[in-house]
Formats: sequence, C-alpha cells, structure tokens
Amino acid sequence: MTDQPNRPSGAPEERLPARRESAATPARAGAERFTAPKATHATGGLTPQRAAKIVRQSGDARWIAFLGVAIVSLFVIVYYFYETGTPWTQARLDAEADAQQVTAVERGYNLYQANCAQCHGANGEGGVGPVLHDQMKLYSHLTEAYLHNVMTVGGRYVCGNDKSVMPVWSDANGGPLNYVQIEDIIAFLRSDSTQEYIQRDPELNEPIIGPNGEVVTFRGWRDDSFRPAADATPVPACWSRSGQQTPAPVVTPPPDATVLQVNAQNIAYDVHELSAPANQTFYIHFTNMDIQIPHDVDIRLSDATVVVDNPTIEEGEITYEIPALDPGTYTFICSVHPIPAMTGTLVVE
Ligand code: HEC
Ligand SMILES: [Cu+2]
Repeated sequence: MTDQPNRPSGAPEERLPARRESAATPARAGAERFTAPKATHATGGLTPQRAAKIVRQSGDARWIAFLGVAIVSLFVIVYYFYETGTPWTQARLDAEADAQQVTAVERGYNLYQANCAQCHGANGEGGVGPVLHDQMKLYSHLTEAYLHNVMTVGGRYVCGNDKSVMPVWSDANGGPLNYVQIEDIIAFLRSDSTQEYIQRDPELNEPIIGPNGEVVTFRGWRDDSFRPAADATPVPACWSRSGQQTPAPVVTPPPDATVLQVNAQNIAYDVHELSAPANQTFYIHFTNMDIQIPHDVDIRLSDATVVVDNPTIEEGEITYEIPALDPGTYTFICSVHPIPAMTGTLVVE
C-alpha cells in the first residue's frame, strides 16, 4: 500500500500522501469550511520514518491502555466475588464475622466457667441457679435480649425476687463484667451444638492440650434444628414457677406417726441424714426460711429416679405425706437446687 508504485522494494516511503491544494480543486471549494487551516496539516518537516514511528507508537499506547483497562476490570470482577462469595467460597465479610463469633464463644466459655458454673453447672445443668442448657429454654426463653437484661438487672429480673442470689453482672449497673464480656457470654450460651470450639487458656489464649496430646474442645449448647413439639408447654417467664403444682392439701399427721423435720436456709438443708420406718406412711415437716426462693424435698433413688415428687414452697412450712417405702437407701433432694447442700440420705428400715 503505497502511493509510490515504482519504489524499489525495501526502500522507505518518501512522502506522506500528497497534499492537496484546495485552490487546485475548485469543485471542493464549497467544503473548505470543513477543512482545518493549512498550517494544521503541515507535517512540520517530519521525515517519513519519524511519521511512521509516531503511528506505531500511538498503536502501542492503545495496546497499553487496553491491557490496563483489562487488568483493572479483571481485578474488579475477581474482587467482587471475593467479597460476596461464590457457590464454592465464603464471602470475606461472612468469614470474618464467623471468625469473630468463634473467638467470642471461646472467650465466653471461659467467662462462664469462671463466673457462672458454680451456680448453673459446668454444662448449664443447673444447681443453685436454674438449668440453662435446655433446648426449649434456649429456643424461646434465653434470647439475646433476655440474657442482656438478666445480666444487667441481676437475678431479680427473672422472678422479681429482690433477694435473688444471682448478682448483677454488667458493669453498666455495678457488676464485674464489661460490655464485651457480656457479649461473649451470650455468644457462648447461644452457641451452635454442631460446632466444636477450642478451649483456650484464659491468660495466654493458647489452646489447652489434653493428656492425650490433643487440643481440648467443647461444643455449643443450642441445637439449631430444634423445634418444640406442637403441644409443648411454653417456658414460663419465671423458672421457679415451672414445676409448681396446685398447692398441696394441708396434711395433719396422726399423733403416733413419724414426722421428720427438715429446714432450708441459705439454699441448704439443715440435715443431710434422715431415717424412717419401712412399709408405713411417714411425714416430713419442711420449713423454708429463704424468702422468695423455692425449695422442696423430693425422694429419689440413687439413680435419680423420682420416688416421691413433692411440691415446692417459697418461704413457709408444709407437711409432706410420704407413702410407705420399701426398705433401702434413698436420696432426699431439692428439685430446684440439686446441689450437695440440698441433698441428703434417707435410710428406710
Ligand atoms: C450465686 C449463684 C449464681 C451465679 C454465680 C450465677 N447465677 Fe444466674 N441465676 C442464679 C439464680 C438463683 C437464678 C434464678 C433467679 C431467681 O429467681 O432468683 C439465676 C438466673 C439466671 C438466668 C435466668 C434463667 C431463666 O431460666 O430465666 C440466667 C440467664 C442466668 N442466671 C445466667 C447467669 C450467668 C450468665 C452467670 C455468670 C455470668 C450467672 N447466671 C451466674 C444464680 C446464679
Ligand atoms: Cu432448694
């Protein structure tokens, strides 16, 4: 492609396409206004080599621009999926939130063991305080908002008992735990039972290694797939009313009957050993001196099978009638506080 057909092959072109003198083409004079002034078209003495180089360079520049745009677009696309996740990878923010959740649960576990386990049990099975590890409770009762309130207001929030032994936990209300620690405990209480978490040293935050050389783990409490049965009894707002039956009829033991005395004060029985005659009805006269804290005296076998389930009372006295029992050793226990201080041995002979 050249306008010098007789140019020897390999020889450089000598000229850019010939300039046209507008005056020489009167036919196009009418188009004059579309043409830039002559000076603009002047090649300014460019050699053909130089002009060809300019053409080549501008081609290169366009390539570079294209590649630049392509790289940026590719980066944006890849980053987009990195942020939002794909069907095969997790979104970055979700992964970040999950990692924080795990950290909170692991810290919450240690805080729970240090502050709550002595009353609610290491696994939330209950003791002086009510059971916490119960799917029905975790499902509908122990919500984040409720847990927040209980820890801010203390045990009085639960049943309105201003003598509750459960203190205020939040430092917003004079308690010992700060906002983050409260959040961590809540994260632990509501953690997922399908997930395994690592027990960490509270000081060093290093995983705890068990005797078998493996990292010690624990599982969350809440079963996410739990759905209460349609006819399940809802969890009462106040735990101490949960097991409450209709008030027991007033019992007056006959004059020659065996009547055992049991008192409860400061969440403890005053006796831990009782004996009663076999195969005949006897009575337990029970006095609860703890104001607004429910107690009872149930009779169980050593394997925890309930033999006699007596109603709880809050502050006051009651006489329980115990039907004839076979000879043997039984446990008498407070069903509200199944702790050693509220447990004893009943020998029937
Ligand atoms: C000194 C014993 C004690 C300690 C320690 C204790 N609690 Fe309690 N907790 C109780 C008692 C008792 C109740 C019942 C409230 C009442 O009616 O007096 C209770 C109630 C609760 C409830 C309400 C349960 C329900 O069924 O509504 C929650 C939740 C709770 N405690 C969480 C905690 C957490 C979390 C900690 C640790 C930071 C803790 N408790 C430490 C004794 C304790
Ligand atoms: Cu009790």
